[in-house]
Amino acid sequence: MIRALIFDVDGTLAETEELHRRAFNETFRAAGLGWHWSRADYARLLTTTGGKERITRHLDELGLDPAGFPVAALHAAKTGRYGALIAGGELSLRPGIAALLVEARRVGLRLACATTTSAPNVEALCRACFGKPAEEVFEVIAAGDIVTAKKPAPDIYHHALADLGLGPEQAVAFEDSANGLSAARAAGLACVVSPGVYTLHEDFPGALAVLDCFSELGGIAGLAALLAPA
Ligand code: XBP
Ligand code: MG
Repeated sequence: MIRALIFDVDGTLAETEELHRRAFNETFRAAGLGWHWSRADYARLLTTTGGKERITRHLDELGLDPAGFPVAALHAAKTGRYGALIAGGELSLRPGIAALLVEARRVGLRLACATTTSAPNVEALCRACFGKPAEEVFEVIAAGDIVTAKKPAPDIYHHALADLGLGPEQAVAFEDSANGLSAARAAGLACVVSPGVYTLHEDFPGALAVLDCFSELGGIAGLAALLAPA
Protein backbone atom coordinates (compact mmCIF):
# COMPACT_ATOMS: atom_id res chain seq x y z
CA MET A 1 0.00 0.00 0.00
CA ILE A 2 1.51 3.31 -1.09
CA ARG A 3 1.39 6.01 1.57
CA ALA A 4 3.80 8.65 0.26
CA LEU A 5 5.32 10.17 -2.86
CA ILE A 6 8.94 11.35 -2.67
CA PHE A 7 10.04 13.91 -5.24
CA ASP A 8 13.48 14.82 -6.47
CA VAL A 9 13.70 18.62 -6.93
CA ASP A 10 16.20 19.63 -9.63
CA GLY A 11 15.01 18.53 -13.05
CA THR A 12 11.91 16.81 -11.62
CA LEU A 13 9.76 19.53 -10.06
CA ALA A 14 11.19 22.11 -12.48
CA GLU A 15 13.94 22.48 -15.08
CA THR A 16 16.38 24.17 -12.74
CA GLU A 17 19.79 23.25 -14.10
CA GLU A 18 20.16 26.18 -16.53
CA LEU A 19 19.55 28.52 -13.59
CA HIS A 20 22.07 26.59 -11.49
CA ARG A 21 24.57 26.91 -14.37
CA ARG A 22 23.92 30.67 -14.61
CA ALA A 23 24.35 31.06 -10.86
CA PHE A 24 27.64 29.13 -10.92
CA ASN A 25 28.96 31.21 -13.84
CA GLU A 26 27.89 34.55 -12.30
CA THR A 27 29.59 33.51 -9.06
CA PHE A 28 32.80 32.49 -10.83
CA ARG A 29 32.83 35.82 -12.69
CA ALA A 30 32.20 37.88 -9.54
CA ALA A 31 35.03 36.02 -7.80
CA GLY A 32 37.36 36.87 -10.69
CA LEU A 33 38.07 33.21 -11.40
CA GLY A 34 37.85 33.36 -15.19
CA TRP A 35 35.86 30.13 -15.32
CA HIS A 36 32.76 29.62 -17.47
CA TRP A 37 30.81 26.38 -17.70
CA SER A 38 29.25 25.96 -21.15
CA ARG A 39 26.20 23.75 -21.60
CA ALA A 40 28.52 20.96 -22.76
CA ASP A 41 30.80 21.43 -19.73
CA TYR A 42 27.79 21.41 -17.44
CA ALA A 43 26.28 18.28 -19.01
CA ARG A 44 29.53 16.48 -18.23
CA LEU A 45 29.94 17.94 -14.73
CA LEU A 46 26.31 17.25 -13.82
CA THR A 47 27.13 13.56 -13.43
CA THR A 48 28.73 14.71 -10.17
CA THR A 49 25.78 15.57 -7.94
CA GLY A 50 26.02 18.46 -5.49
CA GLY A 51 27.35 21.93 -6.24
CA LYS A 52 30.33 21.77 -3.87
CA GLU A 53 31.27 18.36 -5.23
CA ARG A 54 30.93 19.72 -8.80
CA ILE A 55 33.26 22.65 -8.06
CA THR A 56 35.74 20.23 -6.45
CA ARG A 57 35.66 18.06 -9.57
CA HIS A 58 36.31 21.14 -11.72
CA LEU A 59 39.34 22.01 -9.57
CA ASP A 60 40.57 18.42 -9.91
CA GLU A 61 40.21 18.64 -13.68
CA LEU A 62 42.23 21.88 -13.67
CA GLY A 63 44.92 20.18 -11.60
CA LEU A 64 44.29 22.54 -8.65
CA ASP A 65 44.21 21.42 -5.03
CA PRO A 66 40.63 21.77 -3.69
CA ALA A 67 42.03 21.74 -0.14
CA GLY A 68 43.47 25.23 -0.60
CA PHE A 69 40.33 26.62 -2.19
CA PRO A 70 37.29 28.23 -0.52
CA VAL A 71 34.81 25.80 -2.10
CA ALA A 72 32.16 26.18 0.62
CA ALA A 73 32.23 30.02 0.47
CA LEU A 74 32.04 30.00 -3.32
CA HIS A 75 29.12 27.59 -3.20
CA ALA A 76 27.31 29.70 -0.57
CA ALA A 77 27.62 32.71 -2.90
CA LYS A 78 26.23 30.59 -5.74
CA THR A 79 23.26 29.55 -3.58
CA GLY A 80 22.50 33.24 -2.94
CA ARG A 81 22.58 34.06 -6.65
CA TYR A 82 20.46 31.02 -7.53
CA GLY A 83 17.82 32.03 -4.98
CA ALA A 84 17.71 35.54 -6.43
CA LEU A 85 17.29 34.16 -9.97
CA ILE A 86 14.40 31.97 -8.85
CA ALA A 87 12.78 34.79 -6.91
CA GLY A 88 12.95 36.81 -10.15
CA GLY A 89 10.31 34.46 -11.53
CA GLU A 90 12.44 32.57 -14.04
CA LEU A 91 11.11 29.13 -13.20
CA SER A 92 7.91 27.14 -13.60
CA LEU A 93 6.89 23.65 -12.57
CA ARG A 94 7.21 20.84 -15.11
CA PRO A 95 3.92 19.76 -16.71
CA GLY A 96 1.89 17.44 -14.52
CA ILE A 97 3.67 18.21 -11.24
CA ALA A 98 1.16 20.67 -9.79
CA ALA A 99 -1.83 18.43 -10.58
CA LEU A 100 -0.07 15.34 -9.21
CA LEU A 101 0.67 17.02 -5.88
CA VAL A 102 -2.88 18.36 -5.58
CA GLU A 103 -4.39 14.94 -6.29
CA ALA A 104 -1.94 13.13 -4.00
CA ARG A 105 -2.92 15.41 -1.11
CA ARG A 106 -6.62 14.97 -1.89
CA VAL A 107 -6.39 11.17 -1.68
CA GLY A 108 -4.35 11.32 1.55
CA LEU A 109 -0.87 10.53 0.25
CA ARG A 110 1.98 12.11 2.16
CA LEU A 111 4.53 14.22 0.27
CA ALA A 112 8.29 14.44 0.69
CA CYS A 113 11.27 15.59 -1.30
CA ALA A 114 14.72 14.01 -1.49
CA THR A 115 17.30 16.16 -3.18
CA THR A 116 20.98 16.80 -3.57
CA THR A 117 20.48 20.54 -3.60
CA SER A 118 20.45 22.55 -0.40
CA ALA A 119 17.40 23.43 1.71
CA PRO A 120 17.45 27.18 0.82
CA ASN A 121 17.07 26.22 -2.84
CA VAL A 122 14.06 24.01 -2.07
CA GLU A 123 12.57 26.92 -0.14
CA ALA A 124 13.17 29.37 -3.01
CA LEU A 125 11.61 27.00 -5.53
CA CYS A 126 8.53 26.31 -3.41
CA ARG A 127 7.89 30.00 -2.77
CA ALA A 128 8.33 30.88 -6.45
CA CYS A 129 6.48 27.94 -8.02
CA PHE A 130 3.91 26.92 -5.38
CA GLY A 131 3.52 30.33 -3.73
CA LYS A 132 4.13 28.90 -0.26
CA PRO A 133 6.96 27.81 2.03
CA ALA A 134 8.51 24.39 1.43
CA GLU A 135 7.17 23.03 4.73
CA GLU A 136 3.62 23.68 3.45
CA VAL A 137 4.35 21.76 0.24
CA PHE A 138 6.31 18.82 1.69
CA GLU A 139 5.82 17.17 5.06
CA VAL A 140 9.42 15.90 4.89
CA ILE A 141 12.31 17.76 3.25
CA ALA A 142 15.49 15.71 2.87
CA ALA A 143 18.06 18.00 1.27
CA GLY A 144 21.74 18.61 0.60
CA ASP A 145 24.36 18.04 3.27
CA ILE A 146 21.93 16.34 5.64
CA VAL A 147 23.70 13.21 4.30
CA THR A 148 27.37 12.94 3.37
CA ALA A 149 26.97 10.52 0.47
CA LYS A 150 24.85 12.21 -2.21
CA LYS A 151 22.97 10.54 -5.07
CA PRO A 152 23.51 7.98 -6.59
CA ALA A 153 23.98 6.77 -3.00
CA PRO A 154 20.62 5.86 -1.42
CA ASP A 155 21.26 7.88 1.79
CA ILE A 156 18.97 10.83 1.06
CA TYR A 157 16.08 8.44 0.32
CA HIS A 158 16.85 6.46 3.50
CA HIS A 159 16.69 9.77 5.35
CA ALA A 160 13.36 10.74 3.80
CA LEU A 161 11.86 7.31 4.54
CA ALA A 162 13.09 7.40 8.15
CA ASP A 163 11.53 10.86 8.64
CA LEU A 164 8.27 9.62 7.13
CA GLY A 165 8.45 6.48 9.30
CA LEU A 166 7.78 4.34 6.23
CA GLY A 167 9.42 1.39 4.51
CA PRO A 168 10.48 1.61 0.86
CA GLU A 169 7.54 -0.50 -0.28
CA GLN A 170 5.21 2.20 1.07
CA ALA A 171 6.46 5.05 -1.13
CA VAL A 172 7.25 5.87 -4.75
CA ALA A 173 10.04 8.15 -5.94
CA PHE A 174 9.93 10.61 -8.83
CA GLU A 175 13.17 11.44 -10.60
CA ASP A 176 14.65 12.92 -13.79
CA SER A 177 18.15 11.41 -13.86
CA ALA A 178 20.03 8.12 -13.85
CA ASN A 179 21.82 9.13 -10.64
CA GLY A 180 18.49 9.88 -8.98
CA LEU A 181 16.97 6.61 -10.19
CA SER A 182 19.99 4.67 -8.87
CA ALA A 183 19.60 6.35 -5.47
CA ALA A 184 15.90 5.53 -5.27
CA ARG A 185 16.34 1.93 -6.43
CA ALA A 186 19.25 1.37 -4.03
CA ALA A 187 16.91 2.48 -1.23
CA GLY A 188 14.38 -0.12 -2.42
CA LEU A 189 11.88 2.35 -3.90
CA ALA A 190 9.87 2.06 -7.09
CA CYS A 191 10.71 5.09 -9.20
CA VAL A 192 8.93 6.94 -12.00
CA VAL A 193 11.34 8.83 -14.26
CA SER A 194 10.73 11.72 -16.60
CA PRO A 195 14.06 12.91 -18.00
CA GLY A 196 14.74 16.60 -18.41
CA VAL A 197 16.87 18.64 -20.79
CA TYR A 198 20.18 17.47 -19.34
CA THR A 199 19.22 13.81 -18.88
CA LEU A 200 17.31 12.91 -22.08
CA HIS A 201 20.20 10.78 -23.35
CA GLU A 202 20.51 8.71 -20.15
CA ASP A 203 19.38 5.10 -19.60
CA PHE A 204 16.94 4.27 -16.83
CA PRO A 205 17.19 0.56 -15.97
CA GLY A 206 14.71 -0.55 -13.33
CA ALA A 207 12.40 2.47 -13.62
CA LEU A 208 8.73 1.78 -12.94
CA ALA A 209 8.03 3.95 -15.99
CA VAL A 210 9.94 6.41 -18.16
CA LEU A 211 7.65 9.25 -19.26
CA ASP A 212 8.07 12.27 -21.53
CA CYS A 213 6.39 14.33 -18.82
CA PHE A 214 4.62 13.64 -15.53
CA SER A 215 1.19 14.44 -17.02
CA GLU A 216 1.56 11.17 -18.93
CA LEU A 217 1.31 9.25 -15.65
CA GLY A 218 -2.47 9.56 -15.59
CA GLY A 219 -2.51 10.76 -11.99
CA ILE A 220 -2.71 8.51 -8.95
CA ALA A 221 -4.88 5.98 -10.83
CA GLY A 222 -2.16 5.70 -13.46
CA LEU A 223 0.44 5.20 -10.74
CA ALA A 224 -1.69 2.51 -9.07
CA ALA A 225 -2.02 0.70 -12.41
CA LEU A 226 1.76 0.69 -12.83
CA LEU A 227 2.21 -0.73 -9.33
CA ALA A 228 -0.50 -3.41 -9.67
CA PRO A 229 0.86 -6.93 -10.12
CA ALA A 230 0.61 -8.05 -13.77
C1 XBP B 1 20.84 18.02 -8.43
C2 XBP B 1 22.21 18.44 -8.28
C3 XBP B 1 22.49 19.70 -7.64
C4 XBP B 1 22.24 20.97 -8.41
C5 XBP B 1 22.94 22.09 -7.72
O1 XBP B 1 20.79 16.58 -8.41
O2 XBP B 1 23.13 17.76 -8.64
O3 XBP B 1 23.85 19.70 -7.35
O4 XBP B 1 22.76 20.85 -9.72
O5 XBP B 1 22.58 22.19 -6.39
P1 XBP B 1 19.43 15.81 -8.05
P2 XBP B 1 23.57 22.73 -5.26
O6 XBP B 1 18.32 16.44 -8.86
O7 XBP B 1 19.68 14.40 -8.50
O8 XBP B 1 19.21 15.90 -6.56
O9 XBP B 1 24.53 23.68 -5.91
O10 XBP B 1 22.69 23.40 -4.25
O11 XBP B 1 24.29 21.53 -4.69
MG1 MG C 1 17.21 15.67 -10.46
